[in-house]
Amino acid sequence: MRRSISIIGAGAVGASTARALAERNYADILLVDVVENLPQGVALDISQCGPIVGFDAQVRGSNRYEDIEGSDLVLVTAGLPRKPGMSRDDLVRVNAEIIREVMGHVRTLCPSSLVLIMTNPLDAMAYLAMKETGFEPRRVIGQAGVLDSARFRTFIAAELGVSVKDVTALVLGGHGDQMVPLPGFTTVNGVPLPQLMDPATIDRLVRRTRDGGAEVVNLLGRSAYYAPAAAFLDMVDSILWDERRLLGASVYLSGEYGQRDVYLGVPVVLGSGGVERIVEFDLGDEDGAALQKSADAVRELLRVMGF
Ligand code: TXD
Repeated sequence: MRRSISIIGAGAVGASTARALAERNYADILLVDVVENLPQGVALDISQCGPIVGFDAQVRGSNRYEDIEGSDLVLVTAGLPRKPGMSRDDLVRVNAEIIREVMGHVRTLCPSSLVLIMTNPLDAMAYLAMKETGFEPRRVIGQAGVLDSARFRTFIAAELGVSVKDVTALVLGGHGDQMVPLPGFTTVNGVPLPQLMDPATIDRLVRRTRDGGAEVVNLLGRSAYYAPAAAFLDMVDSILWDERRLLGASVYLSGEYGQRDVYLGVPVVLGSGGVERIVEFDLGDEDGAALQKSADAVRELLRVMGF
């Protein structure tokens, strides 16, 4: 049976995600947006790739939330993106309102769905989504770690002149200025990064990764969407095909890594039940302290939202 995926928000990330998903050809896709005609236009354009690319997944657009009824998976990209000079946190008030509205519909129309959140500020919005739906935390997951580690991997591969395929890296923490790239746990086909690069170069790439979103915003005049959509796809594949990939994702912590009642990026195993397992390992003092700082920054946003 074909799966059914709803994408809320037919803007840049929503449209790129829909297109990439349609090409996978394993699910029917519904795009929902508040802007009249936008989701319908995007859906029609993507559908017309079908005969050329070779997919017959249905792609539809709608301005009515009722149409998401029964979706297996809901991908949430609705909300304002940041502009040059803005931080992700500047978006908290306006996007919280949008997430509250969207989640009210998800709770009633798709009570057994899994929800993946993209909207910034990511960790705070994922927490809010979990609270508003009342879903078990394992079914509400934020996307940040796959993208942040893809950025780190891209920079490392370019610096070393090796294929990105051989670079594996984890970036943990909140999806903000306090994110925590882990060079000590980064390898090139098993060879630890610190054996391949001097500390100053590693520091430079870590900094570029932390500022990776802003670098794109400054060049493009708006936030990234191709790589975020690709990151979503990694998570969707792992969930729908029960691949059980170990990926960085923003999830609800109840004691793991010394954190409680907060969403934060950590390594998880993603499968058909959502978060199958949170993978905990010893980060060491320095990275542990960085993760704590990152958690504090997310908590501050939760406080602003009234939690
Ligand atoms: O790694 C990550 N998590 C991120 C996060 C990477 C890239 C972008 N990230 C965030 O995703 C970004 O900061 C934004 O908060 C969201 C969406 O970014 P996008 O670039 O797609 O923004 P757009 O192009 O402005 O699209 C947002 C759409 C737009 O069409 C609005 O009309 C729609 O969201 N929108 C809504 N749709 C449905 N329902 C409601 N209530 C609604 N409000 C706005």
